[in-house]
Amino acid sequence: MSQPFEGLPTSPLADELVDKAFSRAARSGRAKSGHDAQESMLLTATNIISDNLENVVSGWPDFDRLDPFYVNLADAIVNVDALRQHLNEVTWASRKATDIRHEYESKMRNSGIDLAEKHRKQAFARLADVVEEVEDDLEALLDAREQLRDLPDIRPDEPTIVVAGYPNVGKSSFVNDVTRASNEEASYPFTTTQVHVGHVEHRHIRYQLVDTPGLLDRPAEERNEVESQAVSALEHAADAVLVVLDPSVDCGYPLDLQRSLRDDIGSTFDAPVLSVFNKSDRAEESFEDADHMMSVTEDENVEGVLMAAIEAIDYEPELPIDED
Ligand SMILES: Nc1nc2c(ncn2[C@@H]2O[C@H](COP(=O)(O)OP(=O)(O)O)[C@@H](O)[C@H]2O)c(=O)[nH]1
Ligand SMILES: [Mg+2]
Repeated sequence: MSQPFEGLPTSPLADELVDKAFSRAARSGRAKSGHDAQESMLLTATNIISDNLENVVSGWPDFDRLDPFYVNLADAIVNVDALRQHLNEVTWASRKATDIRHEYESKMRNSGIDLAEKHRKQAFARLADVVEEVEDDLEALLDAREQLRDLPDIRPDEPTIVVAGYPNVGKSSFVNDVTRASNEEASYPFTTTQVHVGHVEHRHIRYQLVDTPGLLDRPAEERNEVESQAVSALEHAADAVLVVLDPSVDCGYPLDLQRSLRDDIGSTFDAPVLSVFNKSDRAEESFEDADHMMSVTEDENVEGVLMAAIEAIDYEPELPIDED
């Protein structure tokens, strides 16, 4: 399974749906005559409308059962409460179309041909009104689909290592280096940035590494609302955080700023947060607050840092319980 919004069906626009329903109905009416023709038109139009609207809704994941990580992430770019409301409206319209069918089926059953046609026309007018009432909802859903289909494929159920730190400290170098063998790296456009997701396997467990340029590379107060919401989502997903610091300050950020970013992250994430001082090849001294020193370019202790993150996670896969 990939991210839950990837395969969302497209939703029809209100006009398109009404046109489709009525033209199919006309066709089915032409195949019959008299009373039967009117009944067949009613059945066809109401079914097309209720089925299409129902399919719009059932294509969306159930927000009550969705992992909170995805609810949070989705909420960063669309308003999830509004989205639920749009889905409820469309469900209402789908049911309403079925109600109209039942109502007019029984009205037409005992009526002569002229009255049957009058009822059928009345039913069509009401169907058109119902669909028009959800015109905005259908548009909003189409819009939300466009925005959500490219969400990063981060799997909240997989053990996750989030890599944070100021720009140019070596985050991407680290992620690229440790995930090189797996060939499984992808980057996703997310608002104004790119989220990179890579994988490593250790003892048959797949770990996910998430590199977050634009999100966890500067102080919280510099994040906009969308970015803050995305960071809350990451707080849910993270099982360990590596904050990479560059003591050589080649990256262009003074070490005290880098430390205070690390401390911020340490106080907001529940997961263990490790301080990783990179570019050890460029720094003479050692640092008391470094959990680990490494040099990605010199291949020094890179594997050690990865193992430290994996140990910090201490992931126990859920094993099937043997019942015998
Ligand atoms: N000297 C040295 N340079 C490094 C090391 N790790 C990364 N770099 C360099 O630092 C720069 C920024 O690295 P990058 O991975 O893009 O940083 P990011 O912005 O945090 O993802 C690049 O030019 C890297 O080659 C290291 O261990 N030592
Ligand atoms: Mg980078």
